[in-house]
Amino acid sequence: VRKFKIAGVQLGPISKNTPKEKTVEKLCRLLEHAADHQASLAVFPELALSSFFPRWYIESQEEIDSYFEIGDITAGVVKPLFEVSKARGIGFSLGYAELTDDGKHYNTGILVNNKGKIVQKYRKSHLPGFSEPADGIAFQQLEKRYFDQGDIGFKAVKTDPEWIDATVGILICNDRRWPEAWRCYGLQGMDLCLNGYNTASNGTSLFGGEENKALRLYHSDLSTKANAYFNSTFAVSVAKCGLEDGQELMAGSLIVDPNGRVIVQAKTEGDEVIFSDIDLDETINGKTKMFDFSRHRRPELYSRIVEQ
Ligand code: CDT
Repeated sequence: VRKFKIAGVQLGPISKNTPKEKTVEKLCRLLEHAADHQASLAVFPELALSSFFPRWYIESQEEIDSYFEIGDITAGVVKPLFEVSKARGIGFSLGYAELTDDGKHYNTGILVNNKGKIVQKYRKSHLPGFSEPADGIAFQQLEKRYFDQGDIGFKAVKTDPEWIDATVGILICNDRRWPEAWRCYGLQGMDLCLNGYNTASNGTSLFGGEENKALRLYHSDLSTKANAYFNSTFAVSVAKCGLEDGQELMAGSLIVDPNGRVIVQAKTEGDEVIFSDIDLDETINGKTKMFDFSRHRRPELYSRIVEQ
């Protein structure tokens, strides 16, 4: 199946006081809604089960770990989401905090097929922010403190063609700003890139310089649009957004075509499902012409980008 409907599930804020069960209930409702609209795949944001906790300096490891899923994610509190997937025949991608049996903490994304089965896992490679809290800022960005570096790299997955016949790459939030990550997937023939983000609306750099919401939205859109074009792929990029525990996260979830054009973009700053009918064969033109990598790339000249 090359033509299908895809859903981008933008989430409004999730307070730190919201029990995970409640959040999973909401995600199930939104997945049902996507299934009601005949979507084959629904894309949820980064860290979709909780508040964006890296904004706080948390000393208690027990408290930090409470944000993480331990062990088999299909069996715990998130199980109902897998059940909806199976019952309704809809796949989904989900971002969550993963704590492995050997004590590693990852910012993780999974792709689940239309039978409720995990078919791909990705762990965030570009962890933004700092490992130590900074003085004088209202909200931290401590992903480098709470997460281990993703150890999987950029491995595209070919999905079951009877569900969707796609070559999928998963990126998580800050990864979308790194062309190298997209290109690693592009080189494997990616025709569908899935990304979720938690991005603060306003930022004051520790070193001076302000970024307002409009500029931040522009950069986010630009990253998705440009890299979709450069790799001739569809891309879905979805936000967790709104005023979350006092910090404003930007919205702007969108679905982009392989020409880098926005097909649809969220209008609100809360829960909102955006839909698009896509035809993955629209990626063929770019892949066989302008971005036919086998004919036009010059990898022998690119060694600098993989030097330390
Ligand atoms: N979650 C995440 O990766 N957010 C980053 C913020 C970077 S600001 C230091 C992003 O790239 O959107």
